[in-house]
Amino acid sequence: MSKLQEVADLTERGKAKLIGAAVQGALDEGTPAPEILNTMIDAMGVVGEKFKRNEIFVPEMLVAARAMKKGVEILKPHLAGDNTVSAGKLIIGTVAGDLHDIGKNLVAMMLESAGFEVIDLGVDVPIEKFVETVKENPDVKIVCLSALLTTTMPAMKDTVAALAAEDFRSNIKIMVGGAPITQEFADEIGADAYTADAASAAEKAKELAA
Ligand code: B1M
Repeated sequence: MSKLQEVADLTERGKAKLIGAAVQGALDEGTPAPEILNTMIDAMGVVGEKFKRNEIFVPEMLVAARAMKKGVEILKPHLAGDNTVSAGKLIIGTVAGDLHDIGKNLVAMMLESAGFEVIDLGVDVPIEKFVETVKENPDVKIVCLSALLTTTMPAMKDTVAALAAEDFRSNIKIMVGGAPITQEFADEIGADAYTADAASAAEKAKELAA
């Protein structure tokens, strides 16, 4: 089994203690860091499919998530870009009711790598917390919202509406993303931008902050 296949296998099986060495091994073999990251993202897709087919359950999803987080820790320095020039400040969080944070953390990491100062509010973030944090940080340029569940898409819509109702709306941009989110949904709820993955989120943020 190649090191890359091992990374996929260990992610799927949630082997957090072993994955670091496999990721390091793949890097040592010369596999580019983004390819290793995509392998782990695909493995999480496999985990999701198995969950949907009732072949695995929430605890297995959870250990897979832990393994992926460990793997990303090893990859992080290899994915980071030039962040010597500040691109501005932004806020990121997973919307209320939603506990998924791997995608949000990847987006935050890519934004940091692109030079942004990132205020990460975590998961299950109440609407008021986003509003309050913008008020406390008047130099914030962008608010980034992540949602992974169809059931938390309404919370994303309500968060955008609450931010839009504030006087600061014209000074900030709102970016949204996450597996169930589409450009159509982003347009419908009045977000300024939608991107499908972490790398394009960082590119779009640079455009919006320019
Ligand atoms: Co959950 N879960 N989960 N889960 N989980 C999904 C999302 C699901 C699709 C699985 C499935 O059924 N196939 C399904 C949602 C179905 C739906 O809504 N239609 C689901 C479900 C049902 C649930 C529970 C309800 C299960 C239950 O309790 N019965 C429950 C809900 C808990 C809650 O949030 N209230 C639940 C719980 C969990 C765990 C806690 C066990 C765990 C999360 C742990 C954690 O995040 N710390 C978990 C996991 C791991 C998953 C899957 C398997 C993997 C998610 C993931 O991390 N993917 C997932 C299946 C899947 O995605 N195929 C699933 C890898 C990650 C890199 O991708 O987050 O999509 P993703 O991020 C991408 C893009 O979406 C994008 O960039 C990233 C890639 O570059 N992106 C943005 C994300 N945010 C962005 C923001 C942007 C731009 C891009 O701009 C601001």
